[in-house]
Amino acid sequence: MERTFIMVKPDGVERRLVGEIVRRFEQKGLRLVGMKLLWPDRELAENHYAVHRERPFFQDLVNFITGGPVVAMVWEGPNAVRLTRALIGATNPLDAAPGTIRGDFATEITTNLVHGSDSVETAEKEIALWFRPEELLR
Ligand code: YYY
Ligand code: MG
Repeated sequence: MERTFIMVKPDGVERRLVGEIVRRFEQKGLRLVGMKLLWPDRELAENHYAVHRERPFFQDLVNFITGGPVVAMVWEGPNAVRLTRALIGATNPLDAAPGTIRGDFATEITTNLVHGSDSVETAEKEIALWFRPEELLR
């Protein structure tokens, strides 16, 4: 059993796509073990995207993520990291297959609606960054 960190980004909340995105993970058979609505501050956003600190898009990305409320979630299931990445689709919505969340609802790489951890190791770090242990189901 594996856990992964998933976030509906500010564009997804703004566009009323939270229900649609949650539905897709539920429908796949994953189990929701933590969920909260919050408006991330700069420190949290910079920590979350720390691996991208030197990339040219970093400031735009942090500005975007701190621009409104997000829905932070932890989902559990067999191979949860790879499964959720497959449901989310490629980073650039231009490359995201129809049927994926980004493929169906997004057009721009910055406003690509949803974040999903890219490995089990990253997932552990991101879950610890966004949630206290007591906020998650056992
Ligand atoms: O994990 P994922 O979200 O699919 O992509 P990452 O390579 O980790 O990049 C994080 C985030 O940064 C991406 O969702 C959009 C943004 N971004 C960008 O604005 N421009 C790029 N060339 C690459 C990524
Ligand atoms: Mg990533």
